[in-house]
Amino acid sequence: MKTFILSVILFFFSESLAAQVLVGGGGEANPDLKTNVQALKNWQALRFGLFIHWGPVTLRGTEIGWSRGREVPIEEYDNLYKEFNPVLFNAKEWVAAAKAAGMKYLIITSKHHDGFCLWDSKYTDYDIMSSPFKRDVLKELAEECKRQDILFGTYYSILDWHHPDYTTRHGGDPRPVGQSDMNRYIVYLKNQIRELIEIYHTNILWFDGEWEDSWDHEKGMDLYRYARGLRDDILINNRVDKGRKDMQGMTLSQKFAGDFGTPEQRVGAFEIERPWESCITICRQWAWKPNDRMKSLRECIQTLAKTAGGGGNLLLNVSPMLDGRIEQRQIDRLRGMGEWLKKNGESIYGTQGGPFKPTDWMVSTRKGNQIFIHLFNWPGKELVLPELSGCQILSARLMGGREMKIMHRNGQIAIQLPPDPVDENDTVIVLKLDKESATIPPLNVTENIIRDLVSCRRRQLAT
Ligand code: FHN
Repeated sequence: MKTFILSVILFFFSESLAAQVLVGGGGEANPDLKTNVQALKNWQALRFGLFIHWGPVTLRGTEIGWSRGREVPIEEYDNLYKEFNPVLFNAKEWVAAAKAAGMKYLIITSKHHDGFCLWDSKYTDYDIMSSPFKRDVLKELAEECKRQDILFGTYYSILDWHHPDYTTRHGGDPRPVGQSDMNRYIVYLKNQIRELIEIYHTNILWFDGEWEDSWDHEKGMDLYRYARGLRDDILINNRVDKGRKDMQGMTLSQKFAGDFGTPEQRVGAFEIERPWESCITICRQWAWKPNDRMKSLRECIQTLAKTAGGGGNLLLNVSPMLDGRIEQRQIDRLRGMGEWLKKNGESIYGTQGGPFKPTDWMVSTRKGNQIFIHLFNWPGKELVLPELSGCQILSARLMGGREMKIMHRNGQIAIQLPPDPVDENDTVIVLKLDKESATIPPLNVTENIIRDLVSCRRRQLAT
């Protein structure tokens, strides 16, 4: 039954989405290689994923990659793997934590900027099998994701400050680059991408580290074509190429390769024609840091609602510890999000953003003939919204609750609210329409209301 419901959601979502999506693909060198739209729609309908940044650097509690040659001397950093033995790592527990959060996909740093590989790679010994742990983390995680019906994806850093052939050094690395050879490095990189696709069956290639001069537009488009040649329905983010507009994350133009935009540490701007996913940390650091500040449940729930309301996915990052466990407080925070999603998931999964554009106190999502209003602050006795031209609001009810009275006045609708919110973090109101919601053009809420209130006042004064 669950599969049937999901397929119905995907059908309605795909029909509404098909008309809107400006698809990406392989960039100007690959004009005929477009994003696999079915894979994209399926992924967009999932809306919420778990990001995991993990590696031997957890032994020092500093930032993965970036602390190499800074807080941790290079020689020390590059030998941490010899101590790395996360005996409490349990893929079943990690994936169960994602499911309890209501997450539908999982992306782990298979190789970050420090070059260390969390899988048994044939192309390097700088990997998990050379550590005392000697277990293939990616294999165990990929298999558990399959068992628990969580889509498995892999982060892979194009830049590699450890690999001798990569031609940009970092952190005061004294090694000369004269003997380094990017062509040799690209063979290594492609061999590893093939492993991730053919052996670990990754569904998403989440590239990163495209910004250094060692990488360029041609290399990016070539890598996109190579990966799609190995698996047509794989999704590849826009950091495979050089087209990402800073941390806003969207792709500058379709001349650049990539299937979706990647705003970072922020909710992406309202955008329902081009696919995007915000990657945001649950704490402050990407990798585990002792006593790092963690986001409140309110902030986490509202971040999820705001990304969906903007038309995007949320990839929320957790940072497992050196012993292989995810901190209990992070597990608890994820579970709190899952409890909210159990009651309100219909307003997130399979939805599109809008039609009411986000404000600081509300966002809206839509699916089929329903619009979901997410209220972060309680507007008082009534919720006033602009009338929707060309369609009628048949009813308004609290998610899982009672219907509320709707009044129509001065081109607005006023929904009579209960005195208090159902959920302090995000109370969802469900509007039922007399037509499909997908065709309603996005509209602003506040400006309309202020303009109408002003014009209404002028009419009152004129009488
Ligand atoms: O440098 C990385 C950082 O460590 C982290 O992996 C983020 C996640 O998207 N990406 C880069 C910073 O933009």
